[in-house]
Amino acid sequence: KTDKIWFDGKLVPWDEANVHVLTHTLHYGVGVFEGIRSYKTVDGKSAVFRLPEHVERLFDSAAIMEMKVPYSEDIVNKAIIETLTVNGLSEGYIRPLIFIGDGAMGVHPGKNPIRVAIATWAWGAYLGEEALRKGIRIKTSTFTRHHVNVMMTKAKVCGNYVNSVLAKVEALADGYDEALMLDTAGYVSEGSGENVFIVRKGIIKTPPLTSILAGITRETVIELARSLGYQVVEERFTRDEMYSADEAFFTGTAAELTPIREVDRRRIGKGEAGPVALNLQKEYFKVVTGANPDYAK
Ligand code: AKG
Repeated sequence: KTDKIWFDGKLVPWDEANVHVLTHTLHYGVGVFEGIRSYKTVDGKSAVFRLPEHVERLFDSAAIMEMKVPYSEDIVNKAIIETLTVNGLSEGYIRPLIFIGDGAMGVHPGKNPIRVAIATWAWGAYLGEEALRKGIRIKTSTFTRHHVNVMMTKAKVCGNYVNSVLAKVEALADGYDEALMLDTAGYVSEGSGENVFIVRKGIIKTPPLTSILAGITRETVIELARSLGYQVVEERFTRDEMYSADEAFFTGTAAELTPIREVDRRRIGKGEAGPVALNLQKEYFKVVTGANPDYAK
């Protein structure tokens, strides 16, 4: 691979962006990351969608985890653009990662260095092109989402995703496309890497920001839906409410806006991507490609 990775302040060849096996984060999981997308825009250029918001969330995640980042938000914002530019990637995915490097072992991170990497790659539809058009089949996971005082759910922490990996592997092994995870009280929480929405009688509902990651796509879709005249409520709901929903969909930087057509062997609505989901998806793509001038990037 000829791409470069920004690593601790320098652009290094892809193959040289390596770490020692005694990297603290590899053992204990304390690292924070982001998922960001860059899109080709209607004016023939390209733009990173909501870059400052993502970098702000990255620094919030680091602060929650008491990781002192050796660079400013401004430097990380600029480094992301620099990495995309040097890799000639007008459309793709950006993965900044802040982790604790090698040094002393033991749970306390001690004086181990805080390291920062930014990788970029081409990434098409996360759950497949067909998923975007036709919707996916999901299954309630046997794995419960984190309790708010067990994992820091507002931080996008590497270790939080252990639970996601378990759920995703289980869902795929059972023949589904994605997992639906419930919170510790039994209410619908989120997917393994997506926020979830349902639609019933024209009202769009999504879980409030308690057990879930505060998704930037989630927030964009809420704003967008309201601007289009839809009523959106942030309210807890149960899995059976999902069973009787007219529509459901996932949002995420990677998943974008993916309709859900089946949950736990039950068809949602007509068992296909619903009209509200497809309309919001169309409008979302307009926003990220700059085709909706009312929306600042
Ligand atoms: C994203 O939507 O960018 C995510 O981080 C989801 C998790 C992943 O697949 O890496």
